[in-house]
Amino acid sequence: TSARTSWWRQDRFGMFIHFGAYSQLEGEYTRADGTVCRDAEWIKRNCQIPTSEYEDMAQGFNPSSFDAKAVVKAAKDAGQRYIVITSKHHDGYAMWPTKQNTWNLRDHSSFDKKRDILAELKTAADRAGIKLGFYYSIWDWHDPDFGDPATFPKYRERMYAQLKELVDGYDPALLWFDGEWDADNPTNTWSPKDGEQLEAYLRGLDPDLVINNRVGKRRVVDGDYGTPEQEIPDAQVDGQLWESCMTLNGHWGFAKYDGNWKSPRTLARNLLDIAGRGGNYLLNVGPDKLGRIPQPSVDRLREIGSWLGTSGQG
Ligand code: FUL
Repeated sequence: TSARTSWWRQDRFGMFIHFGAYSQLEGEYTRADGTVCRDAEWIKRNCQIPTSEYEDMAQGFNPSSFDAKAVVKAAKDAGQRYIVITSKHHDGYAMWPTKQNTWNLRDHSSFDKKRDILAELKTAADRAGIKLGFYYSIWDWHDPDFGDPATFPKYRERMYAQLKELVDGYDPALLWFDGEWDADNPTNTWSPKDGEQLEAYLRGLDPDLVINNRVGKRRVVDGDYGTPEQEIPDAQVDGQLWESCMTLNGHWGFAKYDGNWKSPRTLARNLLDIAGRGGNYLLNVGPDKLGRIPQPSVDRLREIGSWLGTSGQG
């Protein structure tokens, strides 16, 4: 265990935020024939929304009620010590004004052009003493150069450039990669070597960055920690640090039809269980299309906090 991860090992409990262009649909896509297809952050692919239609939809995205202070407060009230927000999910849509393309919240939305939610979150988190990290999907459904090994190097260059923008512009404490896998993803040729190179590049930009294992192929040597998803593993593997990420209901992104909320008792038990086994808990919220954390999520976070006795501190 290195000095780099010491804050992360101490913090134990974080807030995951899945927020992106897909949030505009709030989990439901109505096809031309009137039938409805439901999903959340995977809606473009799983409901086979044509790219042009998805782009038109994103043009209307206007999360004007996103309130970084309220988000940070919700995390603090729960006793969460760090926040990881999707900077770019599989749909490729960047939540900051990237210069690598126009498929982003600044250039392709109805949102206030002066606002930058990642910058707002960084400021609010810093003020509250909360660490901020970014989720970043390697898999990209939108970039035309992703799917073809011949053009992949061009995509990779843009990806490196985007990550440099994030590290230089927002000084994140952590990067949470995803979309490195091959299953159900024949166009993804991400290799162990690609992961090693990317990790070395990032360490060169900022040696203090904590990085998850999905930067590579989830080997024990990839990144700083393992990422079990929606489960609590029995124990550590080979001394590897780990963090369980989990949804509060059944989806990561906002899904208006999903009322399957975990009880505060279950959530508190999960947290204690995970901490007892030496892991971290990254508990997810999915803001709605206006950028508001759903009230059932806020309520549950507050209850966990009062169970822990941390609510209202600091
Ligand atoms: C998965 C993704 O495919 C999900 O959409 C979500 O982001 C989860 C945390 O990781 O691999």
